[in-house]
Amino acid sequence: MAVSFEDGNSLFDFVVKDGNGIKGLVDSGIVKVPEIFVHPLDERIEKVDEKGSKEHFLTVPIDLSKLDGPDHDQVVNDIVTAAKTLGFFQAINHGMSLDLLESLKDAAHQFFAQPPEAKAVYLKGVSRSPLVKYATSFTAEKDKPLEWRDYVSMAYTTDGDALEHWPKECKEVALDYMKLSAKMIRRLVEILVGNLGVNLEDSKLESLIGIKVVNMNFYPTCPNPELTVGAGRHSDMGTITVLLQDDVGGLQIRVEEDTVAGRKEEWIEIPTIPGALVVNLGDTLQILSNGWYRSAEHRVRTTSKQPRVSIPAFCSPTPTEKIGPLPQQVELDGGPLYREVIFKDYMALFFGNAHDGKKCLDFAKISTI
Ligand SMILES: O=C(O)CCC(=O)C(=O)O
Repeated sequence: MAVSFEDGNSLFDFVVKDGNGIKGLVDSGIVKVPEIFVHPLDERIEKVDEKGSKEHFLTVPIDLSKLDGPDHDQVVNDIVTAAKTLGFFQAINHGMSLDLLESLKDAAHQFFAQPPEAKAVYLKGVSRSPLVKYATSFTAEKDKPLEWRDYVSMAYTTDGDALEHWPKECKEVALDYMKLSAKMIRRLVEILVGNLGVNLEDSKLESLIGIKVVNMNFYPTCPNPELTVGAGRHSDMGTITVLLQDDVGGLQIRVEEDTVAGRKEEWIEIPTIPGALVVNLGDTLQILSNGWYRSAEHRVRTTSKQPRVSIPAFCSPTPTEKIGPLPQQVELDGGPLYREVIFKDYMALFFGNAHDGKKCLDFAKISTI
């Protein structure tokens, strides 16, 4: 039966429920973005000139290999400063080969280039594994309007499970990437927590990065990029995210207003740097550090020029972990800014709502009024 793109419900079924995705919609030849993807004026994203950015941490990547040499303290200082200001930096010499990064982008293209039926076997409720999910928009049932993005999400438990259930187009490279990202994230958490004067036991460190998930995002070309949003503004809920983006560009980060430094709130486009990985702090680190570190609020612009892929590896606390400000930090600060939350409650909140900036943090914030 032909799909009526005039009717929002059948369009939603075609894109989301039947698994054609936005890619299927674009492949059908649409020339105008349907209403269910049109964002209100205040959420639309302008292309901002990345070259105009003077932000040090956007233009100068941090060389992680220098952590093992005489510049160790300087690199730690750069990581800590980035964590306190933007909650974001780009990393080079991170231990992942260019071959692996190229293979990941190829694998993402291969997965999404398949016919809809091949991807639909990973739809929620259909997928052989609850840990593998193919979807469109962050939480399509809640997102109004929908994001212009298809993705496949792969949660890690064991190598055996990953090799059995993750899509064959990407499972090997995604698994390598997830392991190397987790190693990198563990080291960064150690550094950041260590800078707060806290030495966490191995078991505690492991539980802060106990949930490991790799996503592959596909942003099809869009006939009206000025009306749509690839990923709505949000911060990640977990500890740290490592993200590989291709050279299409479109990832933007919000720089908060700083009246002391005399700077206005603005969105800045993150330049694409060949071989670099984007590192984002999540809400968990903002809570643990009692607000000294910031989770990075980010969003993604769409483009009419070419499809974009990005591959985030998320590390988050295990569901039963209690997340609250580190006692040492609370003592120094004279009190907590956040209450202790059980991470699974935070996750339920995060996945139960559409993206809305850093609103989830309110759940943990202690009201000062
Ligand atoms: O595609 C990107 O650059 C960002 C993706 C993202 O924010 C996400 O998957 O949560």
